[in-house]
Amino acid sequence: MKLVQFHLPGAGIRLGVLQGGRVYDLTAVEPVWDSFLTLVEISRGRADLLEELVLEKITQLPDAAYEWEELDHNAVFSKKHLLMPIFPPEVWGFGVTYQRSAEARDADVASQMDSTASIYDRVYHSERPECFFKATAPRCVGPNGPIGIRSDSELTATEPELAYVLGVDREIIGYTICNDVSAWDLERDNPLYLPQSKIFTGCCALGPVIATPSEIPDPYALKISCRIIRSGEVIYSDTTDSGRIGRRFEELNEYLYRDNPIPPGTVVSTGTGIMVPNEHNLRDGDVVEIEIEGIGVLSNTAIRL
Ligand code: DO4
Ligand code: MG
Repeated sequence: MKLVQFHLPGAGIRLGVLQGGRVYDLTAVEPVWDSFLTLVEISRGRADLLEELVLEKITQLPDAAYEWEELDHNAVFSKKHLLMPIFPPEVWGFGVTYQRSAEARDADVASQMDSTASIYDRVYHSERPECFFKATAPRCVGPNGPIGIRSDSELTATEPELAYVLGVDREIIGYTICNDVSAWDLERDNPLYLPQSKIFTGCCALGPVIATPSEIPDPYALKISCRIIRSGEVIYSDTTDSGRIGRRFEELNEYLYRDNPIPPGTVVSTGTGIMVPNEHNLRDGDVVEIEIEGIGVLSNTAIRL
């Protein structure tokens, strides 16, 4: 099951279910289901209950259904359009979960600062993963929304990542795509600048849907691809596989929840397995497309802040 949120002029935020290329308006059947987060609360954060509740409603779905193409375009208030699939109370990120990420980052640091040459390698191999606070809903954007390039960064990159949504008791209630947009030059200048490298306006794109676990039988066997399009031309593309991740999600959750109150609906981004070369840093107007099997394509345009 794939769930979305969308804007309906005159009605506001709607929760929808995507079936056969059409989005059915669940809020029209059940007005209290006004967002994905409300559905998480109603289903007490349980994926099976959430699916059961939606399936029940599907039988009563009204004719209020829209073609995907009608919704999948830039946000214009007077037109219906996709919103981020959840307004997460918090977004957390994990880092250096793929060997390629560790190697590329170490090589960069080694060329600048010999004394800290192995910090990323140490993170990749150590028991404790790197876990960082990433965003809140107002810093996130949805499908087709603007991702930010900080005004003080010359090297901001896209990090295409598989993300999961937490219910309660560490349960994963769905999967989505996250673009962990990051100002790499700030992080390289000094790892202590990580919060500034990671958290700013439009630093996190989410969507286009939340795919429930029944849609994703094996989250460690998903093709992840990324394209950067500049002036209508694909200037960069690469792929990886979620199976290359060096850690299990249970392990990430074990550290995330340790002495830390994680609210239901929190989104956890699992780290990038694609390291975009420095020469393909984001420029104003670049379009970034990230595709993950079973979830869809998340497309966003970069803007300089
Ligand atoms: O160490 C810095 C951030 C790492 C990260 O975001 C990633 O590997 O995806
Ligand atoms: Mg990342």
